[in-house]
Amino acid sequence: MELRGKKVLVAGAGKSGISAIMLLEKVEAVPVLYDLNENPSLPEGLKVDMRLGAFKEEYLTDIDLLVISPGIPIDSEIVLAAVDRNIPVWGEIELAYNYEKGSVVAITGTNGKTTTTALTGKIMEAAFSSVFVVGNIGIPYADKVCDTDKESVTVAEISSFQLETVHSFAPKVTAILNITPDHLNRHKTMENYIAVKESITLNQSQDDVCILNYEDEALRAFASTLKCKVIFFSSRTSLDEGLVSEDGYIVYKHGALKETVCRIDDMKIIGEHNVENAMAAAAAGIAMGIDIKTIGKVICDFEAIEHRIEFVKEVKGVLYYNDSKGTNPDSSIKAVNSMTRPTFLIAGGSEKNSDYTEFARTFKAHLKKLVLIGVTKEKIAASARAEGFTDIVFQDTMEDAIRYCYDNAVNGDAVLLSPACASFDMFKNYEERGRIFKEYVRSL
Ligand code: UMA
Repeated sequence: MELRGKKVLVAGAGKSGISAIMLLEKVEAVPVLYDLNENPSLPEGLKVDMRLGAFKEEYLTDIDLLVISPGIPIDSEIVLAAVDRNIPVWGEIELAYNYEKGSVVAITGTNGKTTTTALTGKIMEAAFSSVFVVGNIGIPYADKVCDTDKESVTVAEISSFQLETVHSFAPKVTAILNITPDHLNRHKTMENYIAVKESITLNQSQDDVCILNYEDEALRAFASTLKCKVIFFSSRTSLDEGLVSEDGYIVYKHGALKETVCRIDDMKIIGEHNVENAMAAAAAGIAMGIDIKTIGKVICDFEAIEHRIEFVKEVKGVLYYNDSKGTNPDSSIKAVNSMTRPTFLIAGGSEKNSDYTEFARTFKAHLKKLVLIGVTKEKIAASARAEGFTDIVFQDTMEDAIRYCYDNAVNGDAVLLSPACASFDMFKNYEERGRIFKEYVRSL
């Protein structure tokens, strides 16, 4: 769609919104910025027409397009009012994609998206000269899209929030890593959440590729509904075709061929979930025609990303890990299951209607102590007790929680921050929570 001269209301003055404004200015549209917050923190020198505070119908007068940030729900007043007036509603991803000139590899899933996106980016960089890594990973797509060309590859981490507002987005390669309950406060039901995740494939054609986790029942069934080519990966089942784990190696099976990608023990990222992330990234590399040796080498060299079971420091024989990116139970289950030492787990945070039963089931086998903070502490404690785990303490702040672990953990133990919750009750975001955790730990 040609946007030159069009009046576009951009809702949300966060990272996505500001990048959308910049892009719209570049393409000579007429952007207007809206934010519910009357005092949003804006980049210095930003000059744009603004509407701040509670939404008013008049903000939509003469507007040709509404572009929303991922944090704005599609049932919010501004979106419903735009739909009512037949104003198209795009997400920042759709806006950016409108200007994409190269190929897109898009990665979604409940957990592992960021690691897989970063690793896939590295694999692409080993073979293509122009690669952009964007999206939910923290770099808005709109920031980079003007630099794309016919030969470039954009690797995009796409969240369910972002998928709600894409329309023509047609990646050459997609990956859905797994789907477990998350963000149900926003998507309401698991069925909605699964449908939103699966919609990443909607505009893919026969020549495109979708990478799916064979171990996820919903995704296994979904494969048969797709027009495009499917590559399965599985960490547990020995498939005839696809990426599998065999005798300690990641192997790619296709036709009668069996090619070794890499040895799992040579990988620097640990845990079964990371083997799956590596398989998905390898599949993306294969779909883009990159040779297996190059893919295997990049996977072995790849180190854990910040806030994802990130080793911070050893203090008095105790290892401290930052998994602030554990923002839902499933993600934190993976982190707890990766621990091989008696562990002090710091968990809890803001509420998003999660069920902690499965999470609590991992406690007996791995935890020495559960140290709870945040709004959800009572709820997680109740789930822990129901599963027979009672070594629980409540703390008020992150500093108190770390201090408690420092005073009580002994040589050979581990301390893991993996909250299983979002951070918004105590911190700006999970990155700030992780950074504060690391600062305190480093000062011990
Ligand atoms: N706002 C409104 N009205 C609302 C809600 C919010 O005006 O109803 C305003 C807020 O006042 C604020 C702005 O919107 O000024 C914030 O927008 P946003 O929440 O969309 O945040 P951005 O800074 O634009 O960051 C977004 C993603 N945030 C969310 O999805 C919540 C970032 O993902 C992403 O990295 C960034 O775009 C770049 O693409 C973060 C995230 O938490 C990491 N993602 C979730 C997750 O991974 O679980 C999905």
